Amino acid sequence: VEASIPEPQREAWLKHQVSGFKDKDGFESEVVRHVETTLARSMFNCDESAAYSACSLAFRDRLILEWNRTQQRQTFVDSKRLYYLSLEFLMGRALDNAMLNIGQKDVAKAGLADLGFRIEDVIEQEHDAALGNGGLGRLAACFLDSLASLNYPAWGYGLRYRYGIFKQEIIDGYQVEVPDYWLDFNPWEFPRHDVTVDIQFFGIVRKSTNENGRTVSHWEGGEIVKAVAYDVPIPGYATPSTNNLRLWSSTAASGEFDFQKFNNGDYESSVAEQQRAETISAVLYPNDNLERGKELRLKQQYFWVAASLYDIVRRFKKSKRPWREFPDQVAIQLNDTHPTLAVVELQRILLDLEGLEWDEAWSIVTNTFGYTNHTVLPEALEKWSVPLIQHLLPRHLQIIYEINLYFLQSVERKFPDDRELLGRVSIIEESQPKMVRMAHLAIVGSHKVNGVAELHSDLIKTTIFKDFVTIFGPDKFTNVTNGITPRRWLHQANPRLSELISSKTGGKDFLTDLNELNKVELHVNDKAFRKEWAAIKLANKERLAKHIKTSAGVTVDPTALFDVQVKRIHEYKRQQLNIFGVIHRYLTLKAMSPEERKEQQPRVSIFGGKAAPGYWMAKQIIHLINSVGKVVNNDEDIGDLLKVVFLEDYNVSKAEIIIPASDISEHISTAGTEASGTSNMKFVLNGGLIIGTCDGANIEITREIGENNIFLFGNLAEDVEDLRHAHTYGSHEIDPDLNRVFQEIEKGTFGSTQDFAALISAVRDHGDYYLVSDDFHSYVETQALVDEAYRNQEEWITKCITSVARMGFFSSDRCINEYAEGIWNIEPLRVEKEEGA
Ligand code: TH1
Repeated sequence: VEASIPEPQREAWLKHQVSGFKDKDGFESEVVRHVETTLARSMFNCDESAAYSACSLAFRDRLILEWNRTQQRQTFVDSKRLYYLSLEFLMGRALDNAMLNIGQKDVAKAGLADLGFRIEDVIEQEHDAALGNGGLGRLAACFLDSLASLNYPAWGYGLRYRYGIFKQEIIDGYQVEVPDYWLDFNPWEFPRHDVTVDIQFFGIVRKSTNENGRTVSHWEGGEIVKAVAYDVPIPGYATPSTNNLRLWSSTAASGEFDFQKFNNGDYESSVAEQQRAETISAVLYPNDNLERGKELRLKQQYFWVAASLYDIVRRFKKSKRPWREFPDQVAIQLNDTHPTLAVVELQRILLDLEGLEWDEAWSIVTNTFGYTNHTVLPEALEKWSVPLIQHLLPRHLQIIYEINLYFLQSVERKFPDDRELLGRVSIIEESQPKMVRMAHLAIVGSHKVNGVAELHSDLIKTTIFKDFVTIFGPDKFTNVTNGITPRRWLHQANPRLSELISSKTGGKDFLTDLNELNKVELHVNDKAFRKEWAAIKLANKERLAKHIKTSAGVTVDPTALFDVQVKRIHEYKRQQLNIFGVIHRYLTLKAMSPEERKEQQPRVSIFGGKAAPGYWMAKQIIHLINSVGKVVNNDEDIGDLLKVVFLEDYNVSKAEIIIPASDISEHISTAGTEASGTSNMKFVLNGGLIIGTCDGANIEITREIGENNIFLFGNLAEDVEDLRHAHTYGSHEIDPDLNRVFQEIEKGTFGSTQDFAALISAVRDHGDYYLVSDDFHSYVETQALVDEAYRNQEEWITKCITSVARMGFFSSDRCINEYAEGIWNIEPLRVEKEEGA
């Protein structure tokens, strides 16, 4: 049925066209209206939380109008669109971001003040949208910001988890997980109860022959779960473009089936069915860089992928174009292997539902998809057992086998008689049970595969995907170094620094062209500029010091060197190396005379990050950090020379406070294990320096800012394999300083020695897989260089300013433009800029 209003009646619509608030007065009027009608409150019971809700609704109204216009524009132009499929979108707070991107924060600030509120307090009311674990999810969020800001026609597709990443509490030094129920009141989403897709699971495959004598497959029976769309508007910066993030929520399909049960008095079981369906989108799996092969996770993946593809195909079919034009209209990016079933699902749609021949369908599929790899860690590479897929998705398993058959046949034609090669590249691993290797499927099903930093992209070509380079040639594999959005990670998190920089770059243009930052370098010797720079850093540190006091109860001196390591807790990220280094520092200070101590650089070691609930070792690391803090922070010999703080519940909004306050941050993964890292970029952009290994994006950061401005240490990726081999087969001498640290822990200086025994024996007795001992000496020496450099504040500030000025490359705008040109083949839409923004 045509839902469009007929021409004669459109005049009435145009006359009443809504426009959203235009100025302070309009804003206030919208806030009051929302308080009084939408929220059914009044000035007599409007608290900060109600003010937040009403303010957000006023902004949401504006966004949705722009969203509508953007979608109309995109539909009208009908150019190629990008669809970014990610199981994680770590968005953080939306209000501050919306105000800044629309360019109406000043208006809101004045308006809220008129109504009796401080804008900072109102912003603070918002619960983070925490639908992600760490870097991978936050990268997806930065990409959405850049796609909208650059006016690309693009949608994100994800899952609307009822529970995001858990909230972390620290109780007696241990991590405790608390569920993150965030949907109580979420003004940023629009439920689309009319946009639903029925998703099938289980069942059987029946074959029949059609009139052309072709075998046709019918996937029948099983159960149906309904996907409901929730749309989140994504505002671009300084542009009216507002893109869409569509999140799917699961619910029971309302068929006759339940109805019958209901009538038969089987009320409980129909409710149980509802709950079972809702389980699919209930919770984000809290593992970063780890896949555990759980059935519900596979269900999530198929549910989300099938709903998204149905939506994408439905949109394409409206254009009435022939199927072969699909890849000219649609690019789909796979954020890691999590959405790889999309490759199979699209082939199934084209083959079984649209009646295309295999080859034509497969060429459409492979020209549509691109795959981004984010990790080489073996425990993170997805494999699903064949019996599980057979059970859940019987037709998909058949298609996977067929894809594999044709692929292996083509390999055999090219490389006859290399049976080992076939075994290595096969999508099916011949294990017990057999497993589907999702990365192999993603490579075979995509036209481009990329890594996320140069070293990482080189590593995948020479290690885990080596054989595929031989088969497909090197051009299929490429690098797109990650980036971050300067809107959130500079302008929003560090408004004073953003303001100072804009005073030297001729306005706020640097936020849309981050290379403009290089103009700042001309002012590196400008006295007033340097003074303001230092004052901003100190103010940011004072703010963090306050937060440390209220959240961890530790008093820290804001003039001390702030040393920060905040990221997921993982052995490969080596928080254990950091805390062993802290203990070494403590022992060194203890051994000094009071006079000697006076010469030392005071330091605050700040840690933060969640451990996956099932990751026992990571939890031991958290416990050790807290135990060390308890001793060191209360040692009168030490005083302000060393404080150790663990900040609980590290998330996006806390990062916005922590990152601008850092002097030095730690990115110290075992070389070759951190694909990129993105917080390294955020810290440097905010005028902090880095201590790090030659890993991930640290290498390109060094190339951009210069090696005098970074503290690199440790073994190189190319030497890791030999070192590990030597640990296992030769004798393994532990660094003597590290041994002293171990002895101190074992003496019980930091409490219960049993708890920490595993951390020590991982290094001493179990092969030190992450090379903690190998890098310890170099790490401690380099930290001493940091102290020394910090003592010369003038030189330190010069390093900081120079580094910031050279960070333009790491904007996610640059990164998205590279994807758009090299992988997606999409163009920005021309959009008239608004005044004011
Ligand atoms: C991270 C990588 O560890 C990090 O180095 C990189 O900067 C980031 O992705 C963005 O590219 C990854 N996160 C996950 C999460 C899961 C599985 C694999 C990875 S890799 C669940």
